[in-house]
Amino acid sequence: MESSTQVVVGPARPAYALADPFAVSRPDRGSQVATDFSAAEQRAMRRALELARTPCVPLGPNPRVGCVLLAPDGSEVAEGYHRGAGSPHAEAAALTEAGEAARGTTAVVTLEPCNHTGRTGPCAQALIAAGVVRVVFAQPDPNPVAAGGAAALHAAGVDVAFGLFEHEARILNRAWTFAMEARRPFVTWKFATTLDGRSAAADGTSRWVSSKAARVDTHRLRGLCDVMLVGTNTVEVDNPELTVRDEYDEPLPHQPLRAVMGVRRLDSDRRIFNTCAETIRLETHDPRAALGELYLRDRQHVFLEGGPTLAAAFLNADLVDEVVVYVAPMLLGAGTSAVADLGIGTMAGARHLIINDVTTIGTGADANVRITMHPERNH
Ligand code: AOF
Ligand code: ZN
Repeated sequence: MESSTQVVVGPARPAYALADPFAVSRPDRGSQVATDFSAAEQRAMRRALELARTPCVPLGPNPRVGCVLLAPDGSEVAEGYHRGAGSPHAEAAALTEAGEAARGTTAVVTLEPCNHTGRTGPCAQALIAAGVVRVVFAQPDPNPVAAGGAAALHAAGVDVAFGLFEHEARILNRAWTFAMEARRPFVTWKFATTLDGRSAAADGTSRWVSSKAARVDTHRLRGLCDVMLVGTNTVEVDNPELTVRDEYDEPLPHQPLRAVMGVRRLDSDRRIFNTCAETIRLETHDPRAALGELYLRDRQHVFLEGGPTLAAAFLNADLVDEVVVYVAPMLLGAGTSAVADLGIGTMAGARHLIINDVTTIGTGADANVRITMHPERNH
C-alpha cells in the first residue's frame, strides 16, 4: 500500500553561484520561493535563515544552520540555531526550547537534519523521538558523514519536503558547501595591484600598494576564512604577521590558521611564527597537496595571500575559486607583475574571469576599487 508520506523534490538545484560574494552578512534576497510550501513555512524558512546568520565566531568547521518549529496552525513554537562545532545542532536547540510542545510540529530547517553521531547526536532521530510530523529543509546535506536524515525521517513516517530557499542556504554556507562537494577547501585569492598590474616597484618595495581602507577591508575578509596561506618567499621578503586585526590594528580574539607553503628553511623570528595565532608549514610545492592537507585539518576556506609565484601555481592548477583584487589608482610603469608567468603566449589562451561585484573602498586619496570575480570554468 502507498504510504501517505512523501519526499517532495524541490526546484531543480541551482548551479553553485557566487553572485553575492559576501552574502553571509547581507539580508535574504528572497528569490527562489518554491510553491509546494505553505506561507507559514516560507516565513519560517526566512526566519531560520536569519537565525543561521546570527553572528557567532568561531563557528569552527561546521555550517551555519537555523531551525523553526511550527504548530499545525502555522504559529511558531520554538526556534534554534547552531553556535559552532561541539554545541547543539539547530534542530536540537529548537527541540530543547520546545520541550513537550514539539509533538505534532513541523520543523523548518536550513539544512537537512543529520543522521550521524558526531560531536552531538543525530538530529533526525531526535526529531522522530520528539513527535515532529513534518520536516521542511532548504539544502540537502552535502556532508556524506552526516547525510541520510531525509531518508531516515521518511522511513519513520515523517512527511519530508526540501528545496525551499535552497539557493540562499547554499550561499549562506558557500565555502562549507563547496568544500563538502569538492572534497577540498574553497580558495579565495586576494591581491593588491596598481592600475598597471604591479604588486611591487622595481626596487622591490611593496608597502603599501593598497590604501588603508582597503587593508581594513582585507582584514574583514580574512576573518571570514579559516586559513590564510602564503608561500615561503612572502614570509622571507614581506615578513607579514598575517593576523586578523580590527580598524585600530588590534588582533581579534579568534584568528584563522596561518599556513606557509614551500620547503625553504625559514628563520623562526619571522612574524608569522609569533604566538598571535597558530601557524603550520605545508612542505610542498603542489597546491593540490597543500589543499588536501588543509582539508584533512577541517579547513574549508583558504584566503590565498601569497605573492605572484604562489598565485600562478594555484591558477595553473585551476585551484582558484574566487578572486578579490584591490586596485590602487597608482602607476609604476615597471616592477613586479601581480601574477607570475601563466605560460600564456597568445590571446586565445587568456584566463577569463566573471565579475561578481565592484565596490569603491575608502574615499578621496584613500579610495581603492575592490573587484570580486570567479573563474569562468565553475559555479
Ligand atoms: C551543524 N549544525 O545545526 C546541523 C549540522 O560534528 P558534528 O557532530 O557537529 O556534525 C557536523 C555535521 O552535521 C555538519 O557538517 C552537517 O553535515 C551536519 N548538520 N551541523 O554543525 C547543525 N544541522
Ligand atoms: Zn544534526
